[in-house]
Amino acid sequence: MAGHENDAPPDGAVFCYTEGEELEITPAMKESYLKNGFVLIRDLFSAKELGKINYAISACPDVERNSIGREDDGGRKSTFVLWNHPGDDILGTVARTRKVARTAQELMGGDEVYHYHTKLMMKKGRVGGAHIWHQDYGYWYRNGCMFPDMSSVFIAIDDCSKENGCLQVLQGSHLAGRIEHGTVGEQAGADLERVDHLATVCPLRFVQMAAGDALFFHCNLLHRSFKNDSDWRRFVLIPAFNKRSNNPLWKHHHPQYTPLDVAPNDAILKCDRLTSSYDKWFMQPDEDSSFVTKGAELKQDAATA
Ligand SMILES: O=C(O)CCC(=O)C(=O)O
Repeated sequence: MAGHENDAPPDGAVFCYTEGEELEITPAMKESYLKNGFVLIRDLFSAKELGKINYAISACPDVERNSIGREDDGGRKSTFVLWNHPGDDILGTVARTRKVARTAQELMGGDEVYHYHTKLMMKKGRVGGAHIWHQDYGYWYRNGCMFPDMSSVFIAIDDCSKENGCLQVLQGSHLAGRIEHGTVGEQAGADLERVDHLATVCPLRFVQMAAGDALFFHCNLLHRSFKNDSDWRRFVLIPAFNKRSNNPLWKHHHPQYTPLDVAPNDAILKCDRLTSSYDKWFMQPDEDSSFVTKGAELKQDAATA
């Protein structure tokens, strides 16, 4: 693992969780989130929890049933499953644990947050594709979320290395604010002229992670990942949170404010459900309206009125 390389996250952004303890959100963590746009917590999930999560990934019927394939600009395909409501099954419980949900909330300033969605990203060895430079808010702004008061948690289910397509971030790039995104193949990508400039002033960090580590990051942080040219899969879970005060202006394919039922940190170990007792709403391929810019539609309506 590449903790000492120059292109690794700086020491001030890396913290460690001790199993069984409450994760204390320190001023140093908050400072890193504000200044760098991210916080890396090592060992947030134990080997036992990962065992359970992997069991759920292989045995939960919802995973295969709701997998969506998306090609990168080189024709390589990654698959993912996306659900809107966390649910009370093993995979859904991950986002509800205090060490995930409360940590995200505290890093975002402490106001109440709700679950916007979780994705299980399945980048298989030799098959999984790349993700181009983007901000998550590049998508979410289009959904009517007016403030960048949103956050993602990139949870490594497998070791994530340069070889299998770990996440890369431009440290501090969230401070530039929202950048225009265009469509490249089946993905949205940030305007490259701006990205190229930011890459000269914001250090590029390869976020190599061991399974169980988690990266909390701001929705305007520029990030990407390369295709997986190794023989090993690179699976990650990415819960995303929005502030209650940032309720989207219009109904779309992700939820308006819905109270989040936060669970204790040992909830994954105590959960035996493979499917949720309530509807999680799994996204289907034709239901992603992120590429439809509501603002643009409205402007066009006004122009023709
Ligand atoms: O899975 C990855 O490498 C990146 C995923 C990502 O950036 C996203 O889904 O927004």
